Amino acid sequence: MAISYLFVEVLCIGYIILYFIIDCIGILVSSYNFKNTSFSISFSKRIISMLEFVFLLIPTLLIGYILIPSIGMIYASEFSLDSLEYSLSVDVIGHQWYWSYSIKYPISHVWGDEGESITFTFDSIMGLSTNLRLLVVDNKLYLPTNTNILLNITSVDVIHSWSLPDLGIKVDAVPGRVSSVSFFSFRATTFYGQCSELCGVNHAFMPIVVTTVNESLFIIWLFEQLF
Ligand SMILES: [Cu+2]
Repeated sequence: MAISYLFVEVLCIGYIILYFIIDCIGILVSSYNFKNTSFSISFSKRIISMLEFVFLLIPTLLIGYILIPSIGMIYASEFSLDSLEYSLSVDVIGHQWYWSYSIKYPISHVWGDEGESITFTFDSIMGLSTNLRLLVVDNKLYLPTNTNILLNITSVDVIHSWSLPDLGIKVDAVPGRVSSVSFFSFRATTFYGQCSELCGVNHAFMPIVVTTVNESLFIIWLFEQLF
């Protein structure tokens, strides 16, 4: 919510600046005398230096005004990653040229055994489709809706990028490093994405497909894969 407010605020500031600049250009053009190529408005040296100071001061104040909440937002998003309770974690691993997923699901959600979890690992390779070109995979990643999910993203060879534009997720998969991002979906739908880091000759052929379903359907799907 706070990030949307910040976005709207920065957008409004941008529009005001744009309006101001267009206004200034309009005044200058209308005051220009094309016959003797000179401006009809003239300022004294004192006014010019005062204007220069004001035009330096206003952008500096504006940048400061945008910078402080933006930095706060970056810290808040990092801390919220630690403070959330995750019901499920998924390791996302980039390969040349496919993704593999490892779902770690706490067994306590099904049987009530505390502390134990089941892990299901599978590869997701591009499939063929005529209507969704380069966006179809053989094994989709199913995830439950209304659940806090932790995605741990890494790679085993070169740098890839796991990107789902609909959810605003785009995280680099860097070999030897684990980048985490939280995932939460209210609605049951399918999200499409692609590797967004040039990773070699088949870079264009490693799509990402995530389908969100309600938790009971997710459990059924998971158990079908396991047994
Ligand atoms: Cu890639």
